[in-house]
Amino acid sequence: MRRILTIQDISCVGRCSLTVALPIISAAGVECSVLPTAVLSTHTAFPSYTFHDLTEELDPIADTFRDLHLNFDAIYTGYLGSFSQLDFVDRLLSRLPNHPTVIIDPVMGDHGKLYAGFTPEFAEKMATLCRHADLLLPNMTEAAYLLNEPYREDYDETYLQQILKKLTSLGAKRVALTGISLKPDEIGYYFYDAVKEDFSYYSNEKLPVVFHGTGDIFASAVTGAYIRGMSFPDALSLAVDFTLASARATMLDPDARDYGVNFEEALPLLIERLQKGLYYARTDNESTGA
Ligand code: PXL
Repeated sequence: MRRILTIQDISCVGRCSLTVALPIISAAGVECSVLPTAVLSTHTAFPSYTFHDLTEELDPIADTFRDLHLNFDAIYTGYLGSFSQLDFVDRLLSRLPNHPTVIIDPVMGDHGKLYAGFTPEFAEKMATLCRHADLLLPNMTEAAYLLNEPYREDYDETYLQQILKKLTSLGAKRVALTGISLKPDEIGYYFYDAVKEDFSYYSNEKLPVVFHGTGDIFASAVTGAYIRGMSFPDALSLAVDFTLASARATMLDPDARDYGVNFEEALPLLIERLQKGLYYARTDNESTGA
């Protein structure tokens, strides 16, 4: 069975980070190991929250993994809450044996604003981490902060392609801009594969609501589907459809409050689509660009 290691926080209530990554990656038929960076009572969009930093645990845990010769097919990083956590991930990714696929979701903000606790200096340091990425998954807000460019909502394909090229010049082999709307009633991704020099775009219906935590659902689904054997564009398209199905289920739930998106109700779609493809037998080495 394929195994990934995901590095992000665990927020006890309010589906995001590990409470999203674990079930989605497991449902994709991939073992999900974890390296929790912090424990929070809820995610930081709640009016109050606790934050217990686990940075001091990270090196001893990673050293033990190394001593035990534990191997991972992929490393997926999400929310990282401090400069020292960025340093840790940088060191870890620099020394990994066997070149696992590295998927970086540079979680920092949305809708033009940084989440609580983040600064432009943090974004500048996150930009240096991007050189490790086989796949980088920023939304437009994160892309703007990574490149130190103004945030724009009025974009066209030419602008997106420019941004994608600039992001791959940070060293990422592939970048998918998430939450992209080229038509008012559609939302999806715009992808650039710098290894193949190829752009692709896919979108589906845009619902008239915005939910917190959809980025983590999207990134977890891409990671699970890719490691299960789909190509990057197919994994990204499946993640668009799965995120939409999750958001639809949330809209229909009269009890939906601040707990995040009802992705659980959309898990059958993810499993079915992966089963239909019988994606077991990747033999190529697409992720390393070899
Ligand atoms: O959904 C991204 C995320 C992850 N983890 C924590 C967060 C957020 C977004 O606000 O606060 C702790």
